[in-house]
Amino acid sequence: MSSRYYITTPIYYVTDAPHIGHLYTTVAADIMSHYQKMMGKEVWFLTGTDEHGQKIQKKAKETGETPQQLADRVVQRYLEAWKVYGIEYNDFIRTTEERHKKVVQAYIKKLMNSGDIYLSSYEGLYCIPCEAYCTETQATDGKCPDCQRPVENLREESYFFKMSKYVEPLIKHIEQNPSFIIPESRKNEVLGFLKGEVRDISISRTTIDWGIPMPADPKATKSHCVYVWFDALTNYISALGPMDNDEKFRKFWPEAIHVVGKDILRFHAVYWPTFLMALGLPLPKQIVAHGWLTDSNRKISKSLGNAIDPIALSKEVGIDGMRFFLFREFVFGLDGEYTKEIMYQRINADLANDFGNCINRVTNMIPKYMGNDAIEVTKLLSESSELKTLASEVVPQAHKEMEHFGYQKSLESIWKLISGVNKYVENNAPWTLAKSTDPKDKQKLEEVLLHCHESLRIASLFLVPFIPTSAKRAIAYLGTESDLKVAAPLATQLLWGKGPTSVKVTKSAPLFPRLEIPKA
Ligand code: ME8
Repeated sequence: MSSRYYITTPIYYVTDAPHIGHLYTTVAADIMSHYQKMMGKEVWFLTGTDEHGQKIQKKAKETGETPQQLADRVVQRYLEAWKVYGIEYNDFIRTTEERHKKVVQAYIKKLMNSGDIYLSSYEGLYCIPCEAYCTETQATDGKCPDCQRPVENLREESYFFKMSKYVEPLIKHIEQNPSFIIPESRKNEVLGFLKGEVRDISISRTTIDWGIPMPADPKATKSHCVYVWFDALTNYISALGPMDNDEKFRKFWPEAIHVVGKDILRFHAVYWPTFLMALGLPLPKQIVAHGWLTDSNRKISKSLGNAIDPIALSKEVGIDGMRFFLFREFVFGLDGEYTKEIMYQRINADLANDFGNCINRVTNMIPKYMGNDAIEVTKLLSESSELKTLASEVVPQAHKEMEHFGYQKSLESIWKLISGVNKYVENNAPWTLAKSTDPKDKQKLEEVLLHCHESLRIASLFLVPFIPTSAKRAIAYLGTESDLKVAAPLATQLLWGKGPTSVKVTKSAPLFPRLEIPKA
């Protein structure tokens, strides 16, 4: 297994400010990046914005700005949202940057020279919002098969990319690498598409001028811009600096994992790999396609008018509340219906009640029954207990789920441990043991408390990538900050009895305030 990890989000259109859907993908990548770092990997995490193309040009006309002004204004909204949510990306790429444009142009030139890009003309139905052509049969009632908006008839001189040439090799690659596209259902969808009729695709546009120019060509009668999806997809490589033979490119490109919404799966799982094959470059390691957040079963999106502002939400339910809710409530590969009620209930039940209360209870009892000084933990932890057994079951499960982006199940496993602590406290009633004068009970009391403490130490440490601020606060109350200072990998620290040998516990303030569910 490689010691490196390269994770990307889609680069988002700068037509509008980010909404909860963009947050979903970006936090997903942030959690995974954080988790992999804790597991000892050298991680590179890239996000950014997609700033060229017809969509942006059209929007700028509406707002009375130049496309560049629009991009410069809207990109700030993304940067601000990611700052609020503590997204720790390593690089943020904008497709209007020089470092990006030069790679796109070089790659296009290379493909023109090799004959994989050729000049011809095109007439067809085109969906402007999706920036994609479709066939008559796909466009039932003149509507785009992907977004259901009306398609337009477009005729233009165009450059084409010989996608058809790479269909067979790509099918083979997908079949030989079962985890190239996850989840499985999405892989089958891509294979179904590839096994149908795949034509060469138009790779340039003459109808717009807001894009990267195609290289000069005496055969062309018009000036062409590079198709926005070729431009956009190339960001995953241009950001690594391949033309300057950057070390980053060598180190990270072969490890690439693209996290995307299912809406743009075909571009990532068909277009992008075929471009790369034609360029003679290695394919990404994996494409992870997640489902949509929906509102009344409709995709949440700016253009459908049901977008939800992530910054406003963070003020309502807290940053960690949001980060947790999105990944505990929804199965990553499936669509998830978003409602405020579900969000408030989930945050109250799991964070305020289960986790928050549990931390509060245990950090209250330890100083009360064992004194305020630092306490030795190791000796008593070697005793067996149901919590020790539970931890040895759920932690490996939680890791296993993270291997395939199973955030929900991973959190569910950790919650088994947290609920286990609550039950264990009830069953063993430390307050009764504390009243006893029998030395055996005193020993039992300490054992019970320390086993609770150890379980919460492990749970809190595992939760750092998900809810960084609150998990670190919990860790501070438990007195186990030294876990965070250990050089990664933290996998060992997540094992029973492998934390600090002596801890000083402080009674916690509430970690999560109980939220008042707003009246509808
Ligand atoms: O497609 N639920 O940009 P975009 C979940 N620029 N995720 C959602 C979502 C929802 N309701 N709505 C949006 C583009 N997303 C291109 C990408 S990449 C080389 C170019 C997320 O601004 C999800 O990740 O339309 C989706 O794929 C992406 O935002 C689309 O963002």
